[in-house]
Amino acid sequence: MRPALPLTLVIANKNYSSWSLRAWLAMKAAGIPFTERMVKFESADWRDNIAALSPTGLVPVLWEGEPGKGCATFDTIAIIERLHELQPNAGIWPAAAVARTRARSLVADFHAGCRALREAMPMNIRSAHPDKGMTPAVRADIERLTALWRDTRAQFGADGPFLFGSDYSAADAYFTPVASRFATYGVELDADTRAYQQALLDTPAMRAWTAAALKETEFVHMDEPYATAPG
Ligand SMILES: N[C@@H](CCC(=O)N[C@@H](CS)C(=O)NCC(=O)O)C(=O)O
Repeated sequence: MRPALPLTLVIANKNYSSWSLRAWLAMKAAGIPFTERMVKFESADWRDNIAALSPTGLVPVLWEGEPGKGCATFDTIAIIERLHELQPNAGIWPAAAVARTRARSLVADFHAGCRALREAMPMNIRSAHPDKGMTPAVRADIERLTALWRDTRAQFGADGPFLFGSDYSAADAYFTPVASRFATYGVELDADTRAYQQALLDTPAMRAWTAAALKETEFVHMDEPYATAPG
């Protein structure tokens, strides 16, 4: 089933907005057409328009129909589930039920957790802070998460580079910002996790997002705990 109404995804800066990236990648990987509406953090556009474009004041938001007037889905998990409803055969989730329930579990677990990692290592695609962010709590988050990835890949991923093998799913979209953080903060990884990280960063969609992120020049204070604003 094709979406009945045109889709718009409201996102923020590509360098910084990890939640935007998740929804954007899920749509690109599934081949779902949409218009992108970027509202940059700390901008006049954000101050003037975010209330109309986002019921929560956060991004991403998926609009069906006119942004601000149509049907809004907010929060990445709800967006992914809505996309799956709209296009159940687009490969948003793995086709096999056991793999699908694992994918949903991984996504929900990350969405509710990994707080130390998310707070100490904000996504910042263009930057390198190899000596920053690591604490015992961050290390524990990374060990727990990468153990889940290894276990999932061992059980479900033998035929390809992603969590569920050759078919990229929303779970891979979900962890691509983590792969990017590992690069930014120089996190040392075991060989299997390094290979998975590289596969996530090398998808055509992630390359396109990264190229756009690298052109951005805004310095967003809330996402830059380890740098000072350029003079
Ligand atoms: N649980 C939400 C989190 C969304 C979120 O925190 N988005 C950030 C950008 S990555 C945001 O909009 N921040 C703006 C702000 O905090 O004012 C989701 O899954 O979509």
